[in-house]
Amino acid sequence: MKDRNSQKTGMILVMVVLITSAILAVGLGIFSSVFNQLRSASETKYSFNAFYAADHGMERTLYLDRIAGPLCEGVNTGPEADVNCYTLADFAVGNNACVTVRVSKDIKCNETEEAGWTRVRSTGLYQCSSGELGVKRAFCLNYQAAAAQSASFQESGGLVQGETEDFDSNISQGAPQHDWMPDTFVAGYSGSRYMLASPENNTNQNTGYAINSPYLTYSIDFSTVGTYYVWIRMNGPDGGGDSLHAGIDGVEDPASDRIAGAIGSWGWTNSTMDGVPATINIPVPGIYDLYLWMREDGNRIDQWLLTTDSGLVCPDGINCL
Ligand SMILES: [Ca+2]
Ligand SMILES: [Ca+2]
Ligand SMILES: [Ca+2]
Repeated sequence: MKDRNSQKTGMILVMVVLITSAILAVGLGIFSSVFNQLRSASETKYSFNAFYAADHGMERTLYLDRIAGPLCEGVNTGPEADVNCYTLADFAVGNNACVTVRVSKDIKCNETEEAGWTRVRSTGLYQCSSGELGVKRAFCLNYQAAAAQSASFQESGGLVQGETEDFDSNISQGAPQHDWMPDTFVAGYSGSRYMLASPENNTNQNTGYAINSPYLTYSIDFSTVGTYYVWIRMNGPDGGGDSLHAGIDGVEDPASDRIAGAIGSWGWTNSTMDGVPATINIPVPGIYDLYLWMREDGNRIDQWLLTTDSGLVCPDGINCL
């Protein structure tokens, strides 16, 4: 009986030890999992700080190169370009993060050499104090120097003119959609053709034309500032097709909208339906886009002319001047 009791007690002890081991194992498992998560959270923080440092170095370098700079001008261009022509070494960002930036010209991030390209490599480190574990994160960015902007037309002495068919862009818009179509059906135009607002379905876009009317654009380099009188050579088929709007850089302008002109023959006009001459303003020298929007469909426009001369009156001929 005693033997059976001690055997039973032994079994209970074994079971207690097993259960305790199981609880301990679960406890260790939980601890291990929490520890890993804590470590992971800490690494995420390290990673974030390293990325932040790399981003900071990149922003600073872009400012130095593209606004304050350029960096490396006259230095290290050509076949030997894969050398860092500018280095920002261990620049401290704060919060125990630091960054190293290397700039090379005429090379891209994929190591191909190509003239005009800049490569910026920014490596962030957190933490940067010696004796501590650190995490590095890096960005590589390449960009090309913007080509010098050029205009299709050059203003000189307060005058610039062009054929409507020599546009830089021709954009269709509206519901129903309208287009400026090249056309040669009606004789008497200058250049190679005129532009026709089509189709003809009695549309009159009096307002909201910037987003609802087809338009043509002409880039013009202005050196003379001030008020310009807008002249258009046109030939409307009827009273429902003898008007258009003009403006600068896509902006609706009450001073140059609702330009109305000749019906049944080619003629120059500077008149608006508001009873004043159509004008635009060029505040500082530079390149601007002249916009010509459809107002009434069916209209035919042949040439445009901008002049600072308020006394100029274009005669009824092909050429104003
Ligand atoms: Ca009309
Ligand atoms: Ca019409
Ligand atoms: Ca023309």
